[in-house]
Amino acid sequence: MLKLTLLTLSSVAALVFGDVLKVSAAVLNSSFESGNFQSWSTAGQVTVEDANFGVTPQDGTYQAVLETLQDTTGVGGSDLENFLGLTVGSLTDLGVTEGSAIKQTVTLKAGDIISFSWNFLTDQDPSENSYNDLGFFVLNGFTPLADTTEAANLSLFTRLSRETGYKTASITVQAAGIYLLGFGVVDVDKTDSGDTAVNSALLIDNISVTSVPEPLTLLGVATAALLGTVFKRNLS
Ligand SMILES: [Ca+2]
Ligand SMILES: [Ca+2]
Repeated sequence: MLKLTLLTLSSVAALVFGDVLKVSAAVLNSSFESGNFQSWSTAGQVTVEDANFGVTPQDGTYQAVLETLQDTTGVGGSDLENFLGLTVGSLTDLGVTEGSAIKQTVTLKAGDIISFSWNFLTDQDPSENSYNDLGFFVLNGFTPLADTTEAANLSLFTRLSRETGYKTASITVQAAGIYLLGFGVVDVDKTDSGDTAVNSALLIDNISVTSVPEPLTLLGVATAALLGTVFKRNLS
């Protein structure tokens, strides 16, 4: 009987504390450690690379590499808008000619914090404003991460000369829902001549979702802790 009670209490505590675990499984294959794009949909030129690529992954062995290819991905600006569920014109109006992207659908709660590591690389001369390639993410709309003017460091990846270096982005989710989470890199030509030359890439790794415990869960933890105290006292 005593054993059963102990077991029950520890099970309850495990359940309750389990809820408080910070990282949720909202994003599948979130660090690309499968070595491929399992659980993701892809468009254009995308590969999963280890450190032999020239840039060391931020978490584990693998990272996602999205490129604008040498020199055409076959995926135009409108195709990418369609693929990523973006409003018509959100990319093409910026002069996006083509690019590559990955996406998956995620279920998120209000207050969840989604974070990821990213690195934008390019061969494009930053002074050529008309060809300002960029990397971006999508979560309920399109948000730029970096363009060619921000890739100030020399890149270790032999095919592209400069990089921003790995950085971390964090976004707080405002409302619960099912979201399209996407990442993309695009060739830009603001002269409207459809230039797809001179490449850029976006590296993504270590995506995580941190959930804020709900008030009810916190109450549960407090109750479990209190029960534990009472139980200890009865034993002594
Ligand atoms: Ca990884
Ligand atoms: Ca370009």
